[in-house]
Amino acid sequence: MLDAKIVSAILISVILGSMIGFGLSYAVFNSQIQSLRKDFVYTKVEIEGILSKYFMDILPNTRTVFARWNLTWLLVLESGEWGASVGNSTWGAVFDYDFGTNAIFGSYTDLVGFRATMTINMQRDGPVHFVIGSDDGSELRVDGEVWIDNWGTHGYREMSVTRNLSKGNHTLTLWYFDWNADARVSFNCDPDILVWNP
Ligand SMILES: [Ca+2]
Ligand SMILES: [Ca+2]
Repeated sequence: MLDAKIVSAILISVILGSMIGFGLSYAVFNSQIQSLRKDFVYTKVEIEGILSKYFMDILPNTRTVFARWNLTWLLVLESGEWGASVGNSTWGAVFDYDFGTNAIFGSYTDLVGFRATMTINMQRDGPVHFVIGSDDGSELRVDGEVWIDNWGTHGYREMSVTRNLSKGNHTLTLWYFDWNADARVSFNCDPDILVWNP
């Protein structure tokens, strides 16, 4: 029969041994968790790097371009020539502004106009349709060549053209002026040439 003190000593030893063992196990486990976390963070950074490289280098450029007009506003002299520049603005590709007898730009109601340019992108070789309307005069050029001559002093009048254009970028130039009284200006075309992914 074992002495009670010996039994107590054995039990205490076992309990202490278990606690030490558990403590050591926990310490090892905890250090593994820490290293796992470091591995996880490292892996996450690596994955982000790989993904961003994939999106930047491998996928095609998904930036979308919307064609817009860049306008330079000019005074119109009584002689019929362009006068001083009075400002700039940007318009959406398709528009129909009916000013009536109100101000057209700034406080100018008459004898004012603009020279505007816009880049378009033909997705295909083939015909393209343009319509311009104006009170008073307007003129549309494609790559410097006059495609619609709606110039002169007159009430609102629309003119259109359909011609072949090659695939790729082209520059449109639109001139417009109001001589007096009512003023209105519009532009329209096939929509597929106004939005593209370069
Ligand atoms: Ca006017
Ligand atoms: Ca007019």
